[in-house]
Amino acid sequence: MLKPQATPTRDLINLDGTWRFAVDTHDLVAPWERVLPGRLEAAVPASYNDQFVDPAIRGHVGVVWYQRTVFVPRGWGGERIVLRIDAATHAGSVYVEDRLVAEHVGGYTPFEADLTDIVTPGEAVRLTIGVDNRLTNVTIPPGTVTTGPDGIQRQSYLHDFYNYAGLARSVWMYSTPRRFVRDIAITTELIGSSALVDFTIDAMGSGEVSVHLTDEAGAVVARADGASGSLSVSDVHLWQPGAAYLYDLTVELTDDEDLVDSFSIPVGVRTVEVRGNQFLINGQPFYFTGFGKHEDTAIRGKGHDPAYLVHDFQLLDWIGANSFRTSHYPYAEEVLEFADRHGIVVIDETAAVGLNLGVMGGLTGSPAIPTFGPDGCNDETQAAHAQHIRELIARDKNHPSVVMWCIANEPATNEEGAREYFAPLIDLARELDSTRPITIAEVMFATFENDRVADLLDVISLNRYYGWYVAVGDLQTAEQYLEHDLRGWSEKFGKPIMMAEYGVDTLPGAHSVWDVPWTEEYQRDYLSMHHRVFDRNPSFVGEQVWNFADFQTTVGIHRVEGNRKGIFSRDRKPKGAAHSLRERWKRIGNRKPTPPTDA
Ligand code: BDP
Repeated sequence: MLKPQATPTRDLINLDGTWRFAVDTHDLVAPWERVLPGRLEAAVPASYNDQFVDPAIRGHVGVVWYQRTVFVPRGWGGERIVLRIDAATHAGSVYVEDRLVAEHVGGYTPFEADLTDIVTPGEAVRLTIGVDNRLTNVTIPPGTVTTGPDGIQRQSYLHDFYNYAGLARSVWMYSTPRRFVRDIAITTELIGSSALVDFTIDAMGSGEVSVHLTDEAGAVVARADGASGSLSVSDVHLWQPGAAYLYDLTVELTDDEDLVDSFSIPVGVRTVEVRGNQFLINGQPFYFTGFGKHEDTAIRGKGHDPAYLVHDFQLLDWIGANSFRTSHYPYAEEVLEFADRHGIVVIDETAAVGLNLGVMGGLTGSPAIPTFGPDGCNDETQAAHAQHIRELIARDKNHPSVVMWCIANEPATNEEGAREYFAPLIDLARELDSTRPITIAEVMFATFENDRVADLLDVISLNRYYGWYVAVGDLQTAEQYLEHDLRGWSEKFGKPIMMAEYGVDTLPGAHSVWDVPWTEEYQRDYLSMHHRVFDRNPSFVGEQVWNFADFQTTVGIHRVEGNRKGIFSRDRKPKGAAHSLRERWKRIGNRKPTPPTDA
């Protein structure tokens, strides 16, 4: 799915700002048919929750309504007119005047409504969007809604971040010609110092398709006619981690030499491959350093914010990180575009977090019912999960920064039914994209002995908390557990393994000379213990600390104003460990710290 853009043949209007806002109530019947009652307004893009002081709004379970008036530009007569919602978390229904024009389930991928036959250029329309934050056992991510004796709905979920909801990304209206370029798919191959840029164009309506590739200086380096084919680029400039280089591919649809539609996307030429126990980018072993992140800031919740985007990437650069994982959902496309332009490597994750009835925010209990079964994650959940994978890959397939798909975070891969649930999903992801490796971030209870899916993965990503949820305050014991665990995985599977999560809650300003949890020293020493162990393991290909920054969660006895495992505070101030990480990551760059031994 193409991200809308203004081109010589297309116009684009951004609909961000403050929208009328109302919480759904029983007496609110068909709210799209009139101006929303009350005087509430909510900012878009932003989660609505923390914008309001009323706990009934912040914690509302169910639908909320956004509404605004939109003028359809009068110059759009004869054009195709499309409304695009970058994200409605977790489900959206869109009305233009009294008419339902789109519905979408899945909180972190875009959807569109074709308004061509519904609106009139030059006229204003009332646009109303309902957004539902309810999670059930058949949504991704899963959750549970219960209705209390007071008649109020309450919601619980198995993921350790606040269920921010609403319109956290932009809303757009755009025009295209009636005959238009619907999709572009690019893959790249390297042959010596030359590259093949393979393209497939999905064009709607008659006309001739042609493509050309320009370099960063604007010079055309290759051209071709037809809806699919290969462009050959000699002396290619590679897209490299830390050294991005982007060509531009322009697709033109013409009719007898008249330009009908035109669309351009950036193209990074790079290869990704798993060979033995190595992860190769452009044929070179790559070692991931960085973080699992969240889209999370004060007031905005998960709202995309360009200033935080710039600042977070500045901090990644400052600390010497070369990568991050989009834990635990697809991030705003602007984030991936930024990563493309700045050479940051991304592991792109679906919203499948919490498919594990035995875990709660890192704490465990025995699942009352099996995770994979009729009342847990069932066929319907799996179908929803498949749809999330389709939409993620459809949206992000052309980003050079994305080097791996993460199908799920901490599912119960140790439980019965996991293989039956995951094997078809892994097959699907491979079918949709044969160029990128696939991983799952493996929960602590999935061990190299009891895990049921790891052999299906290309890279084994581990989330481990030795020294926190296990052996807290005892880094010596933690080190032994960790060593044994990593060794077990690498010896059994012979695949690359990486740490997708390791970290400890840390309160800035807490200090100790001993191994005392929550102190800044403990975070530092916990990390260096891990690094010693990582560097001894020949199959180890990367370390992503949990988390880049502190983030909001539901309330709980083990959470103090949210999860405090950030290396930066929620307002992005470095904790002590940031400096030691910086020293290590600047030193090692993109390469594994010590040469593999035969340990
Ligand atoms: C892991 C989860 C992550 C949590 C983390 C923690 O993948 O989302 O925030 O633990 O407990 O289980 O800090």
